[in-house]
Amino acid sequence: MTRVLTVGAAQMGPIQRSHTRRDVVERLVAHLREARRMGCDLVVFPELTLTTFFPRWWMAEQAEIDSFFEHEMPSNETAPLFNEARQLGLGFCLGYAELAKEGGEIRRFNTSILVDSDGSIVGKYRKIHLPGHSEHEPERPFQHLEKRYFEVGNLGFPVVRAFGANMGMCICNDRRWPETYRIMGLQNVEMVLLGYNTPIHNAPAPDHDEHSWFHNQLSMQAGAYQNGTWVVGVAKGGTEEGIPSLADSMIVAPSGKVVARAGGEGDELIVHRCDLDAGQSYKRSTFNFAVHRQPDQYRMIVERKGAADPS
Ligand code: ING
Repeated sequence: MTRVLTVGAAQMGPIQRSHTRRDVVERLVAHLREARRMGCDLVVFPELTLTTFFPRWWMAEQAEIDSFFEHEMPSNETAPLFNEARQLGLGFCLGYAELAKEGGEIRRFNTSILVDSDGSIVGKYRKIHLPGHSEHEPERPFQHLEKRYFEVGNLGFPVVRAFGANMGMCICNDRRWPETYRIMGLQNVEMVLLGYNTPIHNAPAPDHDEHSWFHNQLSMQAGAYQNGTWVVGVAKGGTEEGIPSLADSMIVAPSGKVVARAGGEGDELIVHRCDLDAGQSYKRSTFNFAVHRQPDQYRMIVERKGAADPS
């Protein structure tokens, strides 16, 4: 019996600073309704879906910074999203800035949750690879202060059983690191859900700008193929607060092939019926880790004379 999961990648166009959470949730609910019409079981939203990408600004006041965080999930503003999804019988993956109270301390993470069709939160991930910088760098055309506003995620890369599959999550910059997919691949992940906010201009390496689309696709294709997993990558794209951001949301099969791709830069739902067993032929052959991986040999040989010193 083939296991099929119909997935909707719900790309968001720009969320400007003036847009309220209410405005955004209305757009997310519209995505859910279209997804139901398209026969989806699961809808994936981008990273930090509820607000504009605020790490682009230097802010000194913690109260202003915290205004971009969710202090509870669901909250009054996000409850309509949970209610609509439950009524439609849809699951969803949502990225947001999480302010958590843990062990008497306030913790702040760039977080993604997986919500089942009954509205229960069945998975949580906190972004590990935080790009950018932690101090104000006024010479930049815009900031990228994720290292200042978020802590490094402390949940690892969990793989949970949901929607009849082994589901994993990561967020944005995580998708560029092979470790991200391999840690989940070693847990037999069958579908990785991720959202991203990717400025097309990368101030530290402007020569990479023209390759933004290629690097986005390359990262997700490699992760999918090398671990025999589906990868669903969902953008918040378009020009947000004057910053051109990559759209190009896509669904990548375990073969590495892109099977669905957004055409525009605005709110756009792309849908694919994903065969959850499509990764098996890769996991059982080329990427049969038990047969072919040699973890005992994976170490850096730095004492050998003349070997290039790893930087
Ligand atoms: N954004 C970007 C990303 O990894 C970036 C940061 C941009 C890194 C361009 C490298 C090149 O897609 C987030 N939010 O991680």
